[in-house]
Amino acid sequence: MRVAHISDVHLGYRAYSRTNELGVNQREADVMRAFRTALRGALQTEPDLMVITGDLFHAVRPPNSSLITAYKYLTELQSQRRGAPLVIIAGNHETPRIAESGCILALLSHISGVQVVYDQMTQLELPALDACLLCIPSRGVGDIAQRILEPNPKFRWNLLLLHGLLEGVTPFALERPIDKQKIVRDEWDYIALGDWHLYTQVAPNALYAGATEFTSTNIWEEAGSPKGWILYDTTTRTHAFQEIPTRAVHDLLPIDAADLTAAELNSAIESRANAIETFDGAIVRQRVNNLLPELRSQIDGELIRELKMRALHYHLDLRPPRVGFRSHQSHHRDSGDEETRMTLVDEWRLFAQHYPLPADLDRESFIALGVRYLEGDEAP
Ligand SMILES: [Mn+2]
Repeated sequence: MRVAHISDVHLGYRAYSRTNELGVNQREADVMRAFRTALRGALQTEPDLMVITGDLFHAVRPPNSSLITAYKYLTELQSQRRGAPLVIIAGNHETPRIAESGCILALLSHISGVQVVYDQMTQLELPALDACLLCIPSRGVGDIAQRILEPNPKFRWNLLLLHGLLEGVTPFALERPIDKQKIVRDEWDYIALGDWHLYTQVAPNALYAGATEFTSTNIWEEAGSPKGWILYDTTTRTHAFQEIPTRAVHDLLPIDAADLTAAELNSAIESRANAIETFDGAIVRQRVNNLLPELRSQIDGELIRELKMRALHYHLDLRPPRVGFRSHQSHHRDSGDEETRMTLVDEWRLFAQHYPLPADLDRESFIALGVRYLEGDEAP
C-alpha cells in the first residue's frame, strides 16, 4: 500500500505586511500555494491512502478565504481520486481548548472519502484497503500514557497517525514529551507523525513529514532545511521525500561588530545581502553581535530601507555586547557560540508555539507579547 503523508500545512498563516496583487497577505498565499503543490504531487503518484497529520489550519478559526480555498482544493482532489481514502487528524493549532467548541476540520468530513479525527484517540477501519489506522489527534495525546497501543490483527496493514512531539526530537526540552518507546514500534507498518516542522526520520517506519512551508515561529532555525511531503510504501517500508519549492528563507552569517568601524559594518551588511542570489523576495535575518550604541546610530538607514524593499522581509537583529564576554581572549570562542546558541526569545517562541491556549486567545499576539517583554523597548 502506498501512502501520501502531508503535515503541518498551516493554512491561514499570515506574516509580515506584504500583500500580493489580489490583496492577500503574501505569506498566506505562499502557504496555500505549497498546499496545492503538495496535493498535485500526491495526486500524480496515485497513492492508495492520503493522510494529513495535523495543523492543516494555522488557527482554531482560520480566515474564510483559506477555509473556502482549502475546501475547493480538497473537493477537486477527492473527485479526481474518486473518493479514495483521505484521513485528516487535528493538530494543536486547530484544536480549541474547550472540546464543546467543535473543530473546523469537521466541515471537511463532508467531502467524498475524507475522514476526520479531532477529538479522542480513534481506530479507523478502512476495509477497502485492508487497513486499520490508529489516529491520535492533538487532544488524544494526553491519553497515550494510560492506553495500550497495538495494531488490529484483523487487518493486513496497521498505521499509527499522531500529532505530537516525541521525546528526543526537539533540540529544546519539552514539558510533556511523548514516550518514544510507546509509539515507535516495529509492529506498525507506518507511523505517520506531525507537529515537528522539519522532515525527520525517527525510524525507517516512523517519519515526521515536516511542514510544507516555513510557518513555525522559529523559521531561522529551519532555514536551509527542505519542505515537502512523504510517499511511503508499506510493503517495502521505504519512503521518498518529495520536496516542495517554498519562499526562500535566509539566516545570514552574523556580523561581529566588536572591532568594526561604521563604514566596515555597513559594507559587511551590504555584502552579506548581495552574496545571496535569491535575496529579492526572500525572508532574511541579519544578526549583528557586539554592537555598541554609538556604532548603532551610524548604520546606513538608506541601505537598510533598500534591503527592506527588496526582500519580502528583512530583519536586522542588533545585539549589544553581552556583559562579561568582552575580553579578546574569549572573543573568538564566544562569537562561534553565538551562531548556534538559541536566544531566550527563540526558546520562548518554540515553547509558546506548542503551549495549549484558550480558543479565543490569538497565538501570534500572545507570542509577540512575550517577545516584547523579553526584548524590552529597545528592540528594533
Ligand atoms: Mn504545526
